[in-house]
Amino acid sequence: MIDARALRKDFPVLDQRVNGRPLVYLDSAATAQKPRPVIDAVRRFFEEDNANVHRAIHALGERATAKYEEARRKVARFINAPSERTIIFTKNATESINLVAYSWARARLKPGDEILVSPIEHHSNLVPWQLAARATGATLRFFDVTEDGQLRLDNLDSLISERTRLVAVTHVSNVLGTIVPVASIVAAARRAGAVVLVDGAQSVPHMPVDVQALGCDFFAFSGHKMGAPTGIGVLYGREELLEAMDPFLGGGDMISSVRLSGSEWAELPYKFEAGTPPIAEAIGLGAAIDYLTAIGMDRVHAYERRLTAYARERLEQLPGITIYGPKERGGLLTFNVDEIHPHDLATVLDQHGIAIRAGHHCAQPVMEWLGVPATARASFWVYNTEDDVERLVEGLRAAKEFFGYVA
Ligand code: 7TS
Repeated sequence: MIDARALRKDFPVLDQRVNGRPLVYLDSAATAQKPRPVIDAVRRFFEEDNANVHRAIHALGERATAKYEEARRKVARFINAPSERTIIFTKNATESINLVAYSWARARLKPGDEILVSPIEHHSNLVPWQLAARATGATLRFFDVTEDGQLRLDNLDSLISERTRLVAVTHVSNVLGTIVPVASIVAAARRAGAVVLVDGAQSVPHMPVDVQALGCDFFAFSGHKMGAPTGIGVLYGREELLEAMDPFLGGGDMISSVRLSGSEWAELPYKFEAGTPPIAEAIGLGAAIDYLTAIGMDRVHAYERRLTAYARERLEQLPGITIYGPKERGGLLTFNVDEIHPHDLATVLDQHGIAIRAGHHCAQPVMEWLGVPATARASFWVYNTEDDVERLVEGLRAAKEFFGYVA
């Protein structure tokens, strides 16, 4: 079991008071805090090595390039990608998904083709497909969802046919916490010859991920939810698919030769990395991966499961609370308290130094499915403890009192 109290000391931002109370940060699903080794790696890069990559023939340029490429190798190892050629740095999960929507989907889909999407997606794994469908005449279809917020898999064979070209699905829902059994979906998609994209924004920071074991064709995630800086994301793609795709963005660094009459593309992964990339951010991501690897992703997952189960148990003891999503879940709890708007709840909790997220969580169709305009969400990471859960419970009691309900 991990020692969250000890790990907490690695995160300088957590050592502060908010509205007179020690900060309890329960919004890591939006963005996670950064451990000292990540902050140091970024600072060291700027203090010692800063230069552009892949171009300068001088010591700093070579060091910057070596560190940037080392970060790529760390990412490949972390998600068990077969080669670093399959790892493309982007600015976030959203851009990674859009890269596939533009370079793969728009160039290949035609009227009559189908894209199968789950209705529990973050907007970033739904809107790019709506746009691609509109541009190509393809049709969106949707998985069914069980009452407790899991994808129905027993009718997959009626949803996936030879018309299905792409299946886009989240690995872990950012609202319901649902852990999607991606490997079974990949198996069904394979039988129909469809390509599978997995949104791993909420899985990579919280559990071991092996893209080869999942068998998916594309896998997207963001660095900032796993302790890395903002501005760095990853797209893993199967090499044959990436090789066959045209570039997403054009510019410097993504070409092998340019003439006025036309250009040739650089080899993978550079074909998809136009312009000066997020160098310091990628190096920060490498440091975040080192940090998480030293803890062990199995242990992170086991710890979060235990903490989330504890939180669920404690919250369920409060009257008037509705918790959404399945029992087996990732490290977050989404809920509502009778008669209190989640924004009001978040405001009162903030007064108590507790940061949660309230709103539609960039997943409006999930809100529609739940039949509520918004929810509150507490999300956990390696630095959260049972004490944080107790502070949340105390804050919720205070909110109920404040709004005139007896706790
Ligand atoms: N996919 C999922 C499942 C997410 O939870 C998020 C962000 C994204 C994609 C997009 O990530 P980005 O880094 O490209 O913005 N989710 C949240 C959230 O739940 N609260 O704030 C951001």
